[in-house]
Amino acid sequence: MNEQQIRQAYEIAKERYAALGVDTEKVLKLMQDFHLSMHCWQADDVAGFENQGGSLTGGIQVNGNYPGKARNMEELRADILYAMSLIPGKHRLNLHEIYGDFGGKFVDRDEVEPTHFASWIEWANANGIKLDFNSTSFSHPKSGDLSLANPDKSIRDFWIEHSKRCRAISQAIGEAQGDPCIMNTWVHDGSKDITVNRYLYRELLKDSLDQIFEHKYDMMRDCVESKVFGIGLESYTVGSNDFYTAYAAKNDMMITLDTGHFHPTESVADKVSSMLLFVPELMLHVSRPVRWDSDHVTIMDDPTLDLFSEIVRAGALNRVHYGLDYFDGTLNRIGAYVIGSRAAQKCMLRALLEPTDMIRDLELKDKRFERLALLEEAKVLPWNAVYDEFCLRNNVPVGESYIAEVQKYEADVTSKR
Ligand code: RNT
Ligand code: ZN
Repeated sequence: MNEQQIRQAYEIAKERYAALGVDTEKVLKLMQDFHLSMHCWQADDVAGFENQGGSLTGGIQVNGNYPGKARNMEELRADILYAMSLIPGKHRLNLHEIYGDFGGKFVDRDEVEPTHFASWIEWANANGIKLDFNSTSFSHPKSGDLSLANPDKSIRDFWIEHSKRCRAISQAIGEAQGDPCIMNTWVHDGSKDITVNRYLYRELLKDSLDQIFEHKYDMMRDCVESKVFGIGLESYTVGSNDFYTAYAAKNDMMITLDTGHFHPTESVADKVSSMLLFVPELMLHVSRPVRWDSDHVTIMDDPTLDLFSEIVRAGALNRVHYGLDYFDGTLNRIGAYVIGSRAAQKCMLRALLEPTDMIRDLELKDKRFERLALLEEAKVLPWNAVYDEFCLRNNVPVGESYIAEVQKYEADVTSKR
């Protein structure tokens, strides 16, 4: 499609939507303010820069050895910038503690400091990118099955110290970027087999979290992420959904909803309105679970469409932070970023383009057939013409033309690694 065709298709779409009371120009403006928090860990299969030589632990797993993964900080930064250049709009980057700039030295998790992220702050500032953050409980000799919930006080204290330091780093990042840095706390703690200490571990986790979150900061914000189970930790997860929902509600904290962390038939979309009545904000980890928490690349699928629709329908666009969380090593990793990010945007765009006012009105009048009919018709309205226009206005490749750009970077850069 050439530029003229894209514009023409958009003009037709604009009229089509206007007839249903939807202003596409307003929606395009909202899309411009829709910032994803892209996860840094798709670029290198969650390896990070500690160079401990250990493997990925903590109940999470990456499959695949597609060639060309980022081997160091320079490559990782270059790959992420390249991926971002193929995604319309401006996006944040979500770092894990293990991606610190440790200068080749071993810095243990209870020693990490804001200085280890100074070069990230500088890089992000130079590229107009805001950063978010995560403490890292996995891939460490002290990870084991239990970290913050470990009955051994010395191990618990080690992870409490780590988490506190990560919050201080997040605060430093937030101050430097003039925008709060959101820090996610997810720990893998759980048990492979039946445990008779469910209460004890949760009691310990609660106590650890209370210590970690005791200090109040103004330029960082905390969120807590639950999970159903991890690999090798199938029977019990200390930080379950009930645990963190209660914890966040009681402490007025943000909850992270990872779309892979629930039972396969459970609707994450349905949680939005319930949770937002009791917690201030939500963080999302948009992923794609295939039969389990497999972290496949995000696509424009029904669960993600439903989730974003629920956010828009709840009028909660600005009470949600939109992180991505998947890691697949079986395909071009930069392409994976582009597919997943653009898919998330398409879900949001479709949610914003829904003629909700009209459908709500029908619902109020109990016009059930008309409501369902319009919901069905909304699915096939020309939203893709609006997305193409969005890409065009942002000077990024339209439609499938980004594939060639990814291939070019592969030929020129990643295939030479
Ligand atoms: C694991 C959680 C967690 C991690 C990242 C790397 O199941 O989803 O968010 O994926 O922190
Ligand atoms: Zn997650």
